[in-house]
Amino acid sequence: KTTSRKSPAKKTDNVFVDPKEKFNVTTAELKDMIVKHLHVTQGTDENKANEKAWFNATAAAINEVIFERVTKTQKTHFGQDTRAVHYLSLEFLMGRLLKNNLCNIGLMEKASEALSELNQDFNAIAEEEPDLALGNGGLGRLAACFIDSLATLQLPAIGYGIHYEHGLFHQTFQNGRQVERPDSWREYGNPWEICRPESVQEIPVYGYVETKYDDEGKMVKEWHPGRIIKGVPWDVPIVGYGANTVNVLRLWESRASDFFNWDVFNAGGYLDSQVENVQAETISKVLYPNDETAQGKELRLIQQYFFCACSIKDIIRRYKRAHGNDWSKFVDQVVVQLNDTHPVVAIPELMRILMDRVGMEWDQAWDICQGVFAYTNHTLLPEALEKWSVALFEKVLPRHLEIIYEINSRFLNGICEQAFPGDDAVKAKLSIIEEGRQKMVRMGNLAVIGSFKVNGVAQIHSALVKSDLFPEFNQIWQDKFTNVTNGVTPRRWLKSCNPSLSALIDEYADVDWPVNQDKIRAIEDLAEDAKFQKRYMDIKHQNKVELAKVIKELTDIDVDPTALFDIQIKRLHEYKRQQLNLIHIMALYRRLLQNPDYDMPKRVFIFGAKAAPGYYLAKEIIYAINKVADRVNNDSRIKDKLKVVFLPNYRVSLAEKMIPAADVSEQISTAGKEASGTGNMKLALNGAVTVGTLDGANIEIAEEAGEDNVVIFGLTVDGVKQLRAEGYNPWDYYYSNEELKAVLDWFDTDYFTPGKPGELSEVKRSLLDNGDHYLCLADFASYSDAQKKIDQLYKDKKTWAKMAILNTARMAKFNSDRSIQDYVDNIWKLEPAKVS
Ligand code: B1H
Repeated sequence: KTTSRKSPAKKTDNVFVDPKEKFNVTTAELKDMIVKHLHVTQGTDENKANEKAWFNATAAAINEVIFERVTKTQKTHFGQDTRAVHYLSLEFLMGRLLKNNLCNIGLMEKASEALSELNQDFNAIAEEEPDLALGNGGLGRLAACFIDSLATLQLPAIGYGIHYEHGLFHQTFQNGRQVERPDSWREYGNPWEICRPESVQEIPVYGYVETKYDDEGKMVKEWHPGRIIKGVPWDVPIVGYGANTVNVLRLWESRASDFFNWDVFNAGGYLDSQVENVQAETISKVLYPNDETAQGKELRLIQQYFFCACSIKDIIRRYKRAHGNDWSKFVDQVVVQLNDTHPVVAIPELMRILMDRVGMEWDQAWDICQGVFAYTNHTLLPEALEKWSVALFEKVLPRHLEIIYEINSRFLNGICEQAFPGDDAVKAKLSIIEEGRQKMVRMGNLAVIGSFKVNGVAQIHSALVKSDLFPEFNQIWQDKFTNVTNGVTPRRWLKSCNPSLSALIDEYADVDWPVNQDKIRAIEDLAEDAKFQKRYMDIKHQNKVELAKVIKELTDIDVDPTALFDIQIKRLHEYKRQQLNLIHIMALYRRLLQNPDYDMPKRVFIFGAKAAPGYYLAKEIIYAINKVADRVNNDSRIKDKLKVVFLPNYRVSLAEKMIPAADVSEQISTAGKEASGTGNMKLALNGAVTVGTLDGANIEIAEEAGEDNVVIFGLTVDGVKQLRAEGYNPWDYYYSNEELKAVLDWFDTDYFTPGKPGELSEVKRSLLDNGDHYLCLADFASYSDAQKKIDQLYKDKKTWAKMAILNTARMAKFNSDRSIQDYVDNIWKLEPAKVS
């Protein structure tokens, strides 16, 4: 067998510069910079400063390096007149930036040294930073990984989103129930952003449309808005690994437009105008916390329009700076990626600007739109597919509704009629307008019709987008539909969150593995090497010791780091099936009560999940898990063989502590429901073994890791379809599986809620009377077998270590750099631009 020890300090390609060698800042200089900022930006000194001040001073010090690169990057892009991608997303779940930025500029060790020489604890200071929680879950975190990769690959790119005052709510548990508190990430300022008053935009909303005729008798439309909102941009620098390119994330904050309020003001209505201000500022006030359910609220539509209109104006402003009024190059210079349907109103907005402002004819404007927009679909769940009532659209965006009607009628009478002549049923299905008691605008159909590419986020999901969601559109435009499997940045999700494992990898893989993840394959050959296994598993153990401390701090529960750590972290949703995990835990508990010698390794089941505040059943499931946890954790009869922990306020920074400590990764969605998943990738990369269904990216993870290194169970997509076609009846499973019946009946007792029988019955009801929509009972037996297999594998320490190592070694496909390169090659057609 060949040894995989890396060749000495090899630089594998001329592009890569180890970030450590990039900035010649010494530890002493960094110390001086931090102290200087303590004095000049924080107005304090080494003796008085608290940790918050130290954090701000450290951030300000490294911003000296970062902000300069922002300017250089922008100059380069402008100078070379580069084509750029504009990533429009209502969510960017950035998490903390201090360690990530230090990692990417290569100053992590020096900053840590500098602070310790200043008698400060670097980790404690990093803990002071609030998460930038401007997103709900996977969709928002994907956007954050993507902009990291875009900068790392030195691609001209800008992220556009909303500068929410309150990000995703803060979660606590009171007596086991979820309680939401506002998140105020910016309460004491944010060192990572720069306000750009020179790029303020004014955005119209409400009002009416006047139809006029110009001198030549041509019909022209004039929108008389009811209100004007001001959009103020805040730029967050996005540092690529190696800090060659530093792109920006531009977040729009809404304010009242002084201009518009002038009349009210002059009429003596100072207070009235202040009321208007409050309304305008409400737009960017709060992130909607409903992952995967469209709410249909007026404020949400205004949020969507507000940030799209600001962004489109910003894109046009930049374009005009280079090209004036020559629109012929627009589609060569601009591509706009729509992150789900949330920003799709950008399509009619660009049409409106090109026609009503620039004066283009329909066909020319439509050609431009179709050359610019591409749309990513992230879900097939019907409740997530956005529809807006026509009446609401007309009230908020009357001109856009007209344009949408025109897009629709041209599509239905043109392309659609050609493809399906006289087929009214297909037309009704493909129409942007859904007829019915309440007419609705279907944003998905608008997205498909208005974009030149539509992609799903994992192979199976993209196949289902074509076959089940948009089959007729796929017949019309075969080349429009494509796949880009999601990925995650190995900088945050390995190098920075798991420094010990990264240091081990450094010994065997070339230094550029963070940008060339394939290099981690070098450890494949060591998967059976006893010494390497020991080092790898010692690191895992140490990470578990660290997580055990966090668990103790947050929940006061003691867990044994030698136990198997089984982790399910994701939003709480019925389709993700935390309730399946729960009933299996109850089954284990019951087995242990019946037989104290029941053969299983000690296991700690760890959850992290927020439920949408209005999602009743999701909150009941949280309550049930917490109540079962109380009972199990305090039952001396089972001798700590089983523990259940629900960590409150799951978020990016908590994920960074949980993922490196996971032995088992729970990826147990009903097949066909999880579009991709990205937590599955992060956990596998950090050496957790997946227990999963053949859903989303799990399928590709199994392919890459090798099927011996994951444990797959449950119905497949076809199996699910077949079972539903036959008529699924959960009672069949209830009556035929004695253990399952006993566990479900337990919910009706007061065993977990002493004195209060029935408190957990909603969970049982959802699984029986309400039809078990997500087939938990159908998959229970297979899931339980999969977990038995995990128990056996975990007992065999050598096999387990090998599986974990191979997972780390083989996850290169799930690097977001690869995803971005796929977008570049198949959709965006971008060139990297070297910033000198
Ligand atoms: C995903 C959403 C989503 N899919 C609506 N859809 C939202 C839909 O606020 N809303 O209205 C918010 C979020 N999020 C997730 O995207 C998928 O479930 C994951 O499987 C996928 O990995 C992730 C990124 O593609």
